[in-house]
Parts: sequence; structure tokens; C-alpha cells
Amino acid sequence: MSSISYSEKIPNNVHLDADPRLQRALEKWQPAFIQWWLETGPERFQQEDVYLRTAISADVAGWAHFDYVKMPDYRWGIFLADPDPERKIGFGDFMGQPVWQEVPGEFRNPLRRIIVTQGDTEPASVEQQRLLGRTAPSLYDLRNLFQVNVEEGRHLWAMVYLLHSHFGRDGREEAEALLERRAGNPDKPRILGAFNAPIEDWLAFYMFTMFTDRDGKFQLLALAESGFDPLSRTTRFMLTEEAHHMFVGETGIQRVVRRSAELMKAGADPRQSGGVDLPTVQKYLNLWFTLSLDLFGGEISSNAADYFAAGLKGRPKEEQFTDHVALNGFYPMDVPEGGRLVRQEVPLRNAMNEIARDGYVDDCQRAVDKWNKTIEEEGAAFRLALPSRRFHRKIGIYSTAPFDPEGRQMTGEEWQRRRDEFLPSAADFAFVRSLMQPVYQPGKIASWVAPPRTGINRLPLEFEYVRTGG
Ligand code: BYC
Repeated sequence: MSSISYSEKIPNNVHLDADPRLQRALEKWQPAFIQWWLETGPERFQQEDVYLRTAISADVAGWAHFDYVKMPDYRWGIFLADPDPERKIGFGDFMGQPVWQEVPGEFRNPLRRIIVTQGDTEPASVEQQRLLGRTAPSLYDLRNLFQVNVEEGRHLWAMVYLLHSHFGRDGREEAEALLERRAGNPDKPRILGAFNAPIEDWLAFYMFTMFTDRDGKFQLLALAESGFDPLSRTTRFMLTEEAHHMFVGETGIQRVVRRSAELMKAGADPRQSGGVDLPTVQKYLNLWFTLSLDLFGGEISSNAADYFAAGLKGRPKEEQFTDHVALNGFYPMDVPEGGRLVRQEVPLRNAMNEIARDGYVDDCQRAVDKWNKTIEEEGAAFRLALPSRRFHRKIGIYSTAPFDPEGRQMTGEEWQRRRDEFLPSAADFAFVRSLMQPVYQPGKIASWVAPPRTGINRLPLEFEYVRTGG
């Protein structure tokens, strides 16, 4: 059981005080982080009390302590899951050997690259969500936004700790660069596509936390398998926090859908009566699901094969597979060739991104089934569906030609003509934005979304989750 020391400037359970050089380096980075937070984090409510969850230890009992906190006073820190001294590498060429506590020299660059890519997504998401505090549908939602934001800030700390403690000078430079790139800035964009897309309304926020945070879950699960033990321990603790983010997204969409279905049941067109019509929900879903599919990388990837071989990044929940070396198997894939899809047998290691994507798609489908059940319960006639994974791709083998949501290849001209049938149009965005009026009285909620079933930490919806002073 590892308790977290809060008496130090940087809360941690890694005995930072035993390494004064590292401690000094991180204490130097800390003011830059706070500066970044104030400049690019939540634009409002930085001085208000927010009912937040803070980790007080990394074990099951202690990671969820609730209290009012002003966001800049949140105790961002470094928390790793407890070590397992017997842990062995569970896959790839070094399978069965003891895990590494230090970075193996030959894998320094790819490992740093993975950590930087993971780290880059965390501040990016905070930047993307900066303005949402203007328009939250309730204090409950506002608080959830801020909870997600502070935890993404902590996940940045997690990766920066690894860079500082294991990668020397270039690690410190990378840690600085993580505070310099900006989501959506064409001159210094974030590394991965979805983290530069705008999140300007709360439907997009729910979609992001449902679909993009869920990519986070799968990537973190894959990194939790890593033979580099500090990365594994860091990501295992991050996963405990990540679950709430996906809860916010999945139940957020469910509440939007419930409200729309209620309006339909009452004979109203949701779009004319203060709700979001389900076809628009479907278009948002098409957008964020596919942006997030791209985050898994190409279907056929030598990077993924190398990461797997080296024991740096496994498959999510590696224990579900029987062959952990994966040198002999093949993965059948439909590859576009000359306007047709041709079945190819891809060597298993090169298909690791697609295997992770399979698990992700199944997990998303489970949520879609739930939303459809909600629609059915309300007696409305509409079904949401995940589009084909070939649809609207910018990365990988399906990025070379347009496909419709059923996965049929289209001509460029047809795509241009029909794009707004599949993805939110400028008018759809404007419509959704027109619904985004803040509701900040305790217990009240906007017209376009149903209330949550329960509040936070078993408190009622009427609780003042953010003391807005209004
Ligand atoms: N956008 O071999 P390929 C989260 C690049 S989310 C732009 O196909 P690979 C969170 C790729 O870098 C989880 N570029 O793919 C969620 C490569 O570039 P180079 C974040 C992309 O390398 C919400 C080239 O295309 N964690 O935590 O096997 C809120 C060919 O790459 C994209 C990670 O991503 C893209 N979508 O896999 C907060 C884990 N996809 O080499 C947080 C660490 C690929 O030609 N990252 N490229 O210059 C990785 O494991 C891998 O970098 C990826 C890509 C899975 C992302």
C-alpha cells in the first residue's frame, strides 16, 4: 500500500525526496505547468470552489477523496501503482525476462516517442475544452468537466515524471515542449489528429470523452503491459482515473438521447423543441468515432510490430491472447486496391494496431447498444449505429479513398455532394451551439439533456458542485 506524501511541493509516492536532482528539476517545471494551466486551462471558474476528487493514495481505498478545491490549488502529483517485484515481460522477443526498471539503451528513442505522444494528448484535451465552462448544462456537468481537466493535467505530470527521471536532458526538453504545443494551432499543433479538432459545444465534449478518452483507455492498457516497468505502473494508476472520463461521455450521450427520445414520444420534433434531433447525434457520433479510430494508427504498421517485438507496448489486456510472441500468426484484412477491397493476410505483429482497434470498436458498440435501449424504452423509432471503420479515415489504408458509413467506396464527387448527410454541417454545429446556454442554478438543467440518474459521490443533483457565487 503506497500512501502519497502531500507534505511535499509535488505530492508523490515515488520518494522524490530521495532524489534531490530530480526533485529540483520537477520543481522547476512546476511553475511552467501552472502558467500553462492558467493560460490554456479552464477560462472561467479558476477561483471558485469545485467539488473535486483528489487521489490521496494509490490503493483502492485512497484514490478518491472528495472536497471543494480551487482548481489552481489542485494537488497535481506523481502516483504510480505499487510495484510487483516478480513482474516479467509478458510478450514479444523478451517474453519471460524480468521487467526493466531503467530504459534499455537500444529502445530509448522509440520509448521516448511513445511517452511523448501519450503525454502530448493530455494537455491537448484541456486546451480543446477551455471554453466549455461558458455553457455547461448544469453545475453537475460543469464539475465533471473540471474533474476531467485536472486529471488530464495530472496525467501530463505522469508522463513528465518519466521523461525527467529516465531520459536526461532530452527528456527535460521534451517536457518543456509538451507545454509549448497547442491544440489546433497550425504553427505548433499537438501531435495526433483528434487533439487538434475543436470542441466547441457540450455534445462534442460528451463525444470526446466517450470516444477519444476510450482510445486513451486502450492505449493505456497497451502501455500497462510494457516491459518498461515505470511506464506500466504509471499507466495502471492513470486507468483508475480514466474510467470516470468515459462515464461522463457515455452517460452524457445517453442523457442527450433520452431527452430527444422523450420529446419524440411526446410527438415533438426535438430540433423544434429545445432538444438535439437524433440524426444530428448520429453525425456527431460519426465524426468523433472516426477521429478516434485514427488514433490507433495504421492498420498495417511496422512501428507497432517493432514496439511489440521490443516489449515496449503490448495488446490491451494481453492476457486474453494465447500466443504472446505472435511471430507466426496472420490477421486477415480487407485492403483497398484498384477500387476494390482485397483480402490480405497481414503478419500478426504488423496488425497490432488493428487488433487494439477491434477491442475498441466492440467496447463502443456496447455503449451504442445501451443508447439504443434507452431510445427503445422511450418508444421512439430511431437507431444509432457505429459507422464502418473505413468511413472518414485520415490515417491508414482506408485514408486513400472516401467510403460511406456502410463502408462502400465512393467517388470524390459523391463524397463532396453527400458529406453533410454523414458529418455535422456548419448549420448543424450552429444549431447545437445555439442550444448551449449555461444553467448554473443548483439542481437545474438545460432543456436539451436529461438529468443524471444520480449525482457525484452519491450526492443529489441539487448539490452545489461548483460554487459559482451567482
Ligand atoms: N494523427 O505506424 P503508424 C489519450 C503517425 S489518447 C497523426 O500508422 P503507429 C487521451 C505516426 O505517428 C491515447 N499522426 O502508427 C484521450 C507515424 O508517424 P511517423 C494517446 C498519426 O506509430 C483523451 C505515422 O503516422 N496515447 O490518452 O503504430 C484525453 C505512421 O504511424 C496518427 C497514445 O497514442 C494520428 N491519429 O501508432 C486525454 C499511445 N496515427 O513515424 C488523453 C502512444 C499515426 O511517420 N502512441 N500517426 O512520423 C502510440 O502508440 C502511437 O504513436 C500511435 C500511432 C498508436 C498513436
